[in-house]
Amino acid sequence: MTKTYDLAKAMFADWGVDTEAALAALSGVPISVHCWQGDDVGGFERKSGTSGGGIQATGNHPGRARTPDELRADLDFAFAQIPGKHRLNLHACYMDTDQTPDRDQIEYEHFTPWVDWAKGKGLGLDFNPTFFAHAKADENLTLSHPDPGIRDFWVEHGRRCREIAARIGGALGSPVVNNIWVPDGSKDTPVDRMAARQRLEASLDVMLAQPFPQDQLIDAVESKLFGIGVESMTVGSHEFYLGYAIRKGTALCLDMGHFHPTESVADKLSAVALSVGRLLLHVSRPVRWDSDHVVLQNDDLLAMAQELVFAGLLPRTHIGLDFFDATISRTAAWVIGVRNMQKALLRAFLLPQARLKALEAGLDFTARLVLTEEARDLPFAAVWAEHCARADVPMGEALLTGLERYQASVAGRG
Ligand code: RNT
Ligand code: ZN
Repeated sequence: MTKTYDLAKAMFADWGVDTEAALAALSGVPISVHCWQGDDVGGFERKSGTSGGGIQATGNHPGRARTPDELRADLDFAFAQIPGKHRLNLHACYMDTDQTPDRDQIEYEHFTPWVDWAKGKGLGLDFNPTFFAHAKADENLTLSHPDPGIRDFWVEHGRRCREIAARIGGALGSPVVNNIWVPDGSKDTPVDRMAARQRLEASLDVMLAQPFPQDQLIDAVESKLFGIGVESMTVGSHEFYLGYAIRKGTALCLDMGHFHPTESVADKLSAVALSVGRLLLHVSRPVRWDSDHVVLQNDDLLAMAQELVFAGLLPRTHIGLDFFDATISRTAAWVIGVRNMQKALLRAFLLPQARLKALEAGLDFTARLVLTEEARDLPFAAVWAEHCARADVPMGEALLTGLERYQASVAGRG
């Protein structure tokens, strides 16, 4: 323990805040790290995939992982720069196999190298069916496509993903969150929104019909406001999935980039949590649109973390990240994003929660404002430094040096 930390601990104690309790709480929060930041959402299907679905990584920084082994090496490095034990969020298109199954033919065996790796590292896994970057998704219609043959194809993909996810959850002894996001929508004003939404609902019902044990699989559905190419209507809108999750008992995924830019996703948590059992977050940073920038310690992230902590939502919220920036080191992007999520949580754990809530209940808004603003000046950095030191992960200049060295080692990838 350093002198700086001792001093910080005493200063927080003056505010009635126990830094040791905050660090213990932070250690108990796993972050699900999205595999797709490592290769610009490309995946490893052995066919020339199309992009699409309004998902676009911009940039051409050297060092993109080209194989599952390269991606795992990058992840190993990234996880070593992050305090704590976390999870990896896999997309179905990241299968690791010499075979060439189409999306409606995938099996658990196509993912066993990931399961073995996760087991060896003590990591949990999460999963996502991939409803984009495929010829049968070129019209930005999948589960809601008017053609029943195309709907069946995607329903089969989703059904298999749930089976695979549940098996992974069983193998790792930790439930896998399987998140369903489809790009379905309409570029121009549709005339039959109802039919599209009824088709999406019917497809989801078939996909989700088979029950799995809760300790193996948690189903989640992700809403969106709009996407490139589907500017006029998104079939799976927020209202659609909020209602669906409430009626069907699935988790609801809130992506921070999937709302109008002036809406606060943090504000939605307590509102939604009264009706929905489990929440999944896609922590992201939209800049003017759903641009999926690396998350910063900005007001949005701090507000999100504070709501999770103050509303007592951490036990039933799964925190996942969702951004992809190809203009900077991809491993650095992971490290920066996860650490920022952790820092935001630590800042929330270090607030005098009971005192602030009492002031608010007593309508003393002046004292509440004085204290929230003064609390910003408490020596957070010393507590974070202590956390990094205990976990033996670098910070500051040492973090930068390590990231640069790793980037130099992968930059020659073709
Ligand atoms: C797309 C959604 C979705 C994807 C991933 C790759 O707008 O946010 O979560 O980013 O499935
Ligand atoms: Zn998302």
